Amino acid sequence: MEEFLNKEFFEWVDKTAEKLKRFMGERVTIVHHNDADGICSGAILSKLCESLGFEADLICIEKVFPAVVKKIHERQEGGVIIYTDLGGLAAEMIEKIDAGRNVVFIIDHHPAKSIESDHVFVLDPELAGISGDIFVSASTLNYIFCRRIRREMCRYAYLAVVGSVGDYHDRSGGVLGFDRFALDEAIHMRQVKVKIEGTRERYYIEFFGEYAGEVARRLTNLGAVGYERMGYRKGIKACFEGFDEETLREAEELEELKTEKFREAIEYLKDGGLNQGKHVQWFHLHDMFSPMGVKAVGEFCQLIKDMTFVEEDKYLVGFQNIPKKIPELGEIDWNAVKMSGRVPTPLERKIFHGQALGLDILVPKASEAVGGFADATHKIAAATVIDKGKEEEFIQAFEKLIEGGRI
Ligand SMILES: [Mn+2]
Repeated sequence: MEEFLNKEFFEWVDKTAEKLKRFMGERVTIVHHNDADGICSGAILSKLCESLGFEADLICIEKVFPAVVKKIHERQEGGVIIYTDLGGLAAEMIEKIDAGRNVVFIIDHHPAKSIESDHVFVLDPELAGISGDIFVSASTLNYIFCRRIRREMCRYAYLAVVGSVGDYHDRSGGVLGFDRFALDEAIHMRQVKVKIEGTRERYYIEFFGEYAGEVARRLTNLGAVGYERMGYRKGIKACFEGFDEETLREAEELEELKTEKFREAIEYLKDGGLNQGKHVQWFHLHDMFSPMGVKAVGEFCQLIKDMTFVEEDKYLVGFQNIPKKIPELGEIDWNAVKMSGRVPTPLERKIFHGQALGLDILVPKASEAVGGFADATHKIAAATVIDKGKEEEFIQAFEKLIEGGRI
């Protein structure tokens, strides 16, 4: 594989693999994300641990919050903790909280920050100048990584393909770069067949007897919609055993549940649940979306932002309570609310033309004003976490910023 792939990156993969091998045999905890890519990543890493002769603990989280990291690192000492499909930007925070108790690996494909540390190691293509959003899913990265440690891991190339498609890396018509490399291996080993549909490639996964997109949809339903019910566990199991009747049914039911919850929430907003400010329209779903993870409120905002009951010239802001309990970890010491922001299309245009402020400016500033921290902001889509009870203050700060910064 060295022939056509970034050599420097491969040396880095090898170096990290060497480091990990040294610690094998210790207690290992794998912390993974709850969508299809995160589930496939957790599955691949857990197989690696198994093939090295010990079992790993799996913890599925939605985001790397300090309070969550604290809880994870309190549980063990002198072991290995691997974060995957998340954590790229959190190395410093994790190192500080761990305080030398464990060896930590962060195997991620999101934007990352490197760290000089002798016990926290980041493996992320973004740090080698390779876009993790286009060319490498976390599943592909884990596949390449694990395969360098154990050749027999090539048996799971199909999971790299499912993870890549789950993160929409096939959006240009087919997967590219490192994802393509994993795909080629999967094809070569007869795990995957490529079918062309119009101008798009579709990947048929022999093991599941199903296309990658469909498998990814099921996994994301289990992990994200069924998050509080620990649906991701069934997802991980399905990665190696296939989907049994019950799991299939659950994945479908969860999708229906989401549709139903979204429908109910729309009714609630139409019934006066949508508060109108001068420049912002906002709502609070409290626990209405349970058992869905906190990604749901963002997806919901995206769905409704151009519906007729939403004012087209105002920013749209939604809040959802973050559950106090995290599966596998129990009570977390926090009282937090997830905020998601979206923009109706006409206002979107104004933002792109520089006639209105983008969420990438408004959300971090309004968060700061109430002591929160925004970590995922774009011009027309943003999310943040603030303390419960600060919602109205956040909206006021938001309105004030618009008043003060009118372009
Ligand atoms: Mn991912």
